[in-house]
Amino acid sequence: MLSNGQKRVVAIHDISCFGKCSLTVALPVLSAAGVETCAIPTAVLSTHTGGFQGYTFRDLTEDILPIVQHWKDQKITFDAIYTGYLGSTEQVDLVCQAIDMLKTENTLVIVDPVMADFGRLYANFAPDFPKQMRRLCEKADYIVPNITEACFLLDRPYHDGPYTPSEIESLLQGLAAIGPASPILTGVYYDARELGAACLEGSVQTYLGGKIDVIFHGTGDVFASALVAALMRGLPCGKAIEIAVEFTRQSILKTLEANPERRYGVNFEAALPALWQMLNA
Ligand code: PXL
Repeated sequence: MLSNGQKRVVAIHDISCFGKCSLTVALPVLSAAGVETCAIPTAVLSTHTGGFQGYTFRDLTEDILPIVQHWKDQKITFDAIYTGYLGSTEQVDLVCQAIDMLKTENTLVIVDPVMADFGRLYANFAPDFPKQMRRLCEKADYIVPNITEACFLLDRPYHDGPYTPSEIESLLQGLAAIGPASPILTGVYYDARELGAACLEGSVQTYLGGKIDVIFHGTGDVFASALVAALMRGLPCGKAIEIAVEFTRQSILKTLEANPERRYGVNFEAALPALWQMLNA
């Protein structure tokens, strides 16, 4: 923590230059919450890979450890390490090393195992990628998979929702057994009316908001970034999840006010004042 009480996070994700996900979401959301946010860009893409053809992809794998080493030399420390989309198994290995190098006893590690949705791995990922991502999850304090990612991490079959409370509990128990991390499962819904996220606090706790039946790209990053922001602002995990669910919902509602294109991401910018209010209530 800085002497003025400000928390400092490092976000380790790609930067998709267009399409509102990964670093172009993490940086503004965390900054708007008052959290200093440093970045290790793992790759530069012209757009994200979900719904665009012909995107550029500049791999920055070789830069990851030199950036970390320079920070170590400068004695720069972090209150949290927040990882998201990683482009290869090699990057997973290097990010595991980066965590070992940067983590102190006061550093919270949040891993969003970005790799899949709606039962399918994203483009570019080999079938064994979930096994590699599982190794990174073992290093985390919190993991934030959606239901598809949870199924891939646990090598279980996926089906579309709605889900039963016992299915959600079984997934959460399976995720909790991966390592020390507390799992936060997103995309949870028990009926057509509400959707949100669930965690284990003794028993399963579910935080739901009104379900909006439109799917936009990047909402996982919007959720996880707001969650990290709320945790850094010192809120308990349940409250942080509640805020992240509501911020994601508000972002989608703001998007629907215009003429939205699914792959262009959500208007989270318009929901930032609401995030600030929720964080300071
Ligand atoms: O929002 C997750 C994400 C991040 N980065 C890239 C992606 C995706 C999802 O498709 O393609 C490059």
